[in-house]
Formats: sequence, C-alpha cells, structure tokens
Amino acid sequence: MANYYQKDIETMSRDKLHELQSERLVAQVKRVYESVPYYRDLMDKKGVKPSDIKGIEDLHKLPFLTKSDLRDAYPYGLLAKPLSECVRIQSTSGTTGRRVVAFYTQHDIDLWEDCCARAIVAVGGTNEDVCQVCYGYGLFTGGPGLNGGSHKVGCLTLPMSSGNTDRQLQFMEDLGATIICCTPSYAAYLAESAIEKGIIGNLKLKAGIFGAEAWTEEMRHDIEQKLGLKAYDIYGLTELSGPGVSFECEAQAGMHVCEDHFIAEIIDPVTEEVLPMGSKGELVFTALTKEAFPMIRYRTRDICVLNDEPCECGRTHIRMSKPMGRSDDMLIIRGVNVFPSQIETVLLNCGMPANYQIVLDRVNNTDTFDVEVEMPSELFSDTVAAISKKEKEILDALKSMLGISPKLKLVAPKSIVRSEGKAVRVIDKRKLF
Ligand code: DLL
Repeated sequence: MANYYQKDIETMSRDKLHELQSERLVAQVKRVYESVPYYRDLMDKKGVKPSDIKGIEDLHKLPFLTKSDLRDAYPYGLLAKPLSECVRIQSTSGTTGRRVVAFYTQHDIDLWEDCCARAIVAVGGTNEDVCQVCYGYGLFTGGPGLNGGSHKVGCLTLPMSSGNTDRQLQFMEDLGATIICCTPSYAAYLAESAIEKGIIGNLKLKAGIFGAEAWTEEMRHDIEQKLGLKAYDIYGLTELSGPGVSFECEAQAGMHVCEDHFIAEIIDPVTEEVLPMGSKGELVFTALTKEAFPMIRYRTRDICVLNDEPCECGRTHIRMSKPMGRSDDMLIIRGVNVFPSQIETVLLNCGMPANYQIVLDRVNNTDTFDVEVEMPSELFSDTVAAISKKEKEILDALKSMLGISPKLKLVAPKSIVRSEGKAVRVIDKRKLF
C-alpha cells in the first residue's frame, strides 16, 4: 500500500491538476510581469502580454529563461519579492563553475520542504524512521531541503552534512539510521567503507534517497546489494528550490514531478520546439508557486524523457526519466559524442566499481582521452596476467560502446580522490570554451 504525504494533491485527477496548473500559471505570469522588469522585457521582446496567457495551453508563447539570464540578472534582477520578505539564499554546488544564487520567502521554503517530505514518504518514511542526511548543508540545497522534509515527516533527523565518513558510519550504526540521503557516489563510498570496517551487517538501512548527480541502473543495483536497502532517485535544481522537484516512488520507475508546483516540458535544445510526450529532449520547468525567485520556462539543460502513463503507486503526477546527460556537458572527443554515464555503464557491466576519472587534453591538435579506473582490491592483488586480461575486456567494451578508444589505466584501490559531494568524473584540460 502506497503512502502519501499530501494524498489529495499527489493523486489528484489529471483534469483537476490541469485546472490548478492553469489557474496558477495565469496568476504567476501576471505577478512576474508586474514585479520583475527583467522578465517583463523578455515578454515584451517576444510580444506576449500576461492577458495572452489564459491557461497551460498558452505556455509555449512565453519566452525561455536560461542560466545566462541568471548570470545577467545576478544577484537581484529576477527577484519578485522585496528583500525584506526573503529569508534565505541557497546556491549551486558550483561544479560547472557558474554560481546561481536563489532567494526564498518563508512560504517558498515551506513548499520546498513539502516536496522533500513527499519524497521521503514515497520511499516508506514515517515518524518511526531515523533519517540520516549526508548531503552538504549550507549553500547547497541537498542538506537543507531533505532536512526540512525529514522534520515534516517526523523522522528523527540526523543532520550529518557531508564528510567525516567514520562519524557517518558510527551514527548510522549506533542510532540505527533507516533512511539515508546523499549523492549516489557517496553512498557507494559509504558502502565500501562499511564493508571494510566489518559493520555492514549491523546497519538497519531500508531506503536511500540518492540524487544531485547522474547515476546508472547498474550503480543502483550495486548500492542496493551492498547496503541492503532500496535506492531511490531524487531530482531537483537550485533554480527551482532544490531536491524534490521530482522523486521516485516504490515502483522505482521514473521520478514523479511535483506538478502542482512545476510544469515540465521537453523541447528540442536546438530548435526550441516543444516535443510530444515520450520524446527525448531538454527539460524545461515553469515554477507555479515560487514567490521570491520565480522561474518561467527555465531551460535546465538536462536531457530526459517524460512519461504520463499511470503509475502503480497511485500518484497521478507524470514521471521523468533519469537525466541522460546534459545538452551542455556532452563531451566531444575527436569528433565523437561521449557521455560519462556510458563509461560508468561499461565499468559496472565489467564488474568494476564506478570509481573512475576521464582526463581530456589536446596534444598536437589531437584530443587525448585517458580513463583511469580503480581496481577492486581482489583484482589489485591478482596476477599481472589477470589484470591485463581485465584491462583488455574493459577496453573492448568501451570501444564498442563509444566508438572510440581511450587510453585505459587501471589504478590501485582508493587512489582516485573521493568526493564527499558530487564526484569529479571529468577533467577537461583542453579549454575548448
Ligand atoms: O543538485 C539539487 C539536489 C540535491 C538534487 C540533492 C537531488 C538531491 P544543483 O546543485 O543546482 O542542485 O544541480 C542541479 O544536478 O540540473 C542535474 O543536472 C543534476 N541532478 C540533480 N539531480 C539529479 C539526478 C541539486 N537525480 C543539477 N540525476 C541538475 C542526475 C541530477 N542528475
């Protein structure tokens, strides 16, 4: 039996949901036009007036917002409330080198935490649970968002933040954490460390809420098997509040978008044309209820697919696939398009842990493409012949997946620097941009 945090909303009929979205969109566009000169200019340039927007069927008429608009308008240019009504900022983790500063009213925080609470209840969380939050606290949205959601559900919340793995494991064991929230790469690291310490059998974990970075189905199975829990995906971005824009339910088959707060569209990233349900393209979100930092048709750059088929959990909100890359982080190596997640899939299929790093450089006008992969300790202590055999197997698999051959180096266990936040998978020294 599925549990819901806000059953009426999460299982609302599609017709009612569309009515609610339309009502909220009309009001939000009018408010933003009146209070945000930056967005008013964008609408004026496109020749759209708030009175042209009568419902969600008119959404396509509105201009897009992009990360570069956020940079141009930094820091206050997109504010729709006076600063006196704002109570918090959060900021991006900065892995792309471009910081986004988002503002929140108390109401914004309340609705954001509701979304995170929905995600926790969807994985079976109740007030009987001990929820260990090891996303970073501070400017990053992961810690504060899930912390707030966990309080709302009534879980005993362990606000660990990221890092200090020994202490994480000690609290996890001593206080019997049942739910853990962190990046999937940190979950994999915690699993490795718990196995090494011989405490894995003492843990009581039942569910993990993992997101903030790309991870594959293979990685999900690996973490589930090692930590003895069910691993659920959660998605979000700072611009839209943070985690909880969408989340997986017990079906583990795509993430339900909180559609009472966010309208999702898929567009062709080149032509900007809206694509039909089920197409692969760039995800665009319109936030319907955000007060301080409203985002209308914000281009996320995440490539994914939406699915409006009914879900077995009873939630009526559409689902999005895992992001399959970004329209802006695809690597082009010697003219070939490469997604880091393809490399991860190959490694896990070859029975390797997904601790790897891609190093790109340009020598004599030719791209160099190095992949360093950490060996599991059993392989590391095996014979040279066994290691070479494995190396060849991985290289052949990489060649066939990517259509291009990297220089592969198997390195000692734990020699690639571990991340307590998002893993650094790509070091691109080519400086092509
Ligand atoms: O990463 C918010 C978050 C925190 C989500 C904790 C989930 C859990 P940003 O730092 O602004 O916010 O980064 C947003 O991270 O556009 C995606 O490219 C990526 N991302 C987020 N969740 C996932 C996921 C947070 N589940 C950017 N799978 C987004 C793959 C994800 N990528």
